[in-house]
This record gives sequence, structure tokens and C-alpha cells, in this order.
Amino acid sequence: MPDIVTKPRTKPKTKTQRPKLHKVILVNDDYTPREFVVTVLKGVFRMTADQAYRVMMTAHRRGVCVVAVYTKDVAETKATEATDEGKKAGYPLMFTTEPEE
Ligand code: TYC
Repeated sequence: MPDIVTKPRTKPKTKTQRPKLHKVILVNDDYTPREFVVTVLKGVFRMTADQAYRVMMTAHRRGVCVVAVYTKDVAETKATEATDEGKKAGYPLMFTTEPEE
């Protein structure tokens, strides 16, 4: 029986870097109807009516609310899509993104 020969590792073991996640943030304003904000949250971010209502009310009371976290591309696409829905309807509704620490 031949001995089992094990080759030494030549490549350094590198840890896989996870992509940094980005927050989508809902910004309050004085003009967009609450109902409309809830509809956009349900449609773009796949929230239930209950979740959407809570997020909308948090932004309404505190000024901003984190909606969800995604990879940079997805966060930016969804924020743009949601902001555009408001714009199309004539509202100043705004969603922004920022990297998570
Ligand atoms: N403040 C708005 C109103 O009183 C409702 C609203 C909530 C708008 C959250 C935007 O991100 C928002 N009609």
C-alpha cells in the first residue's frame, strides 16, 4: 500500500468578505398622505399592512425610520423606485440609503 501523500496548502486561507449592507430610510414630510406611504411600503418593500403602518408612523413621529437593509444595489434601486412612486403622484415622499456600520 502506498503512503497517503498530502500536499501542503500553498494558497493562503482568506475569509470571505460579506458585502456591506445598506439601510433604506423613509423620511417624513408634511404633504404625503399616510395611506399613500403605507401603499408604497407594501408594494416596494413587500411589507404587511401592519408592518407598513408601524414604519410610516415611526417616520411620521420621529422624522425618519429604517425600512429595511439590502446590498447596496438593491437598497438604491428600491429607494429610487419608492421615491419615484411619490413623485409620479405629486408627493415629496423621500427614501434615502446609507451604509450600515
Ligand atoms: N407626515 C405625513 C402626514 O401627516 C405622513 C407621512 C409619514 C409622510 C411618513 C411621509 O415618511 C412619511 N400626512
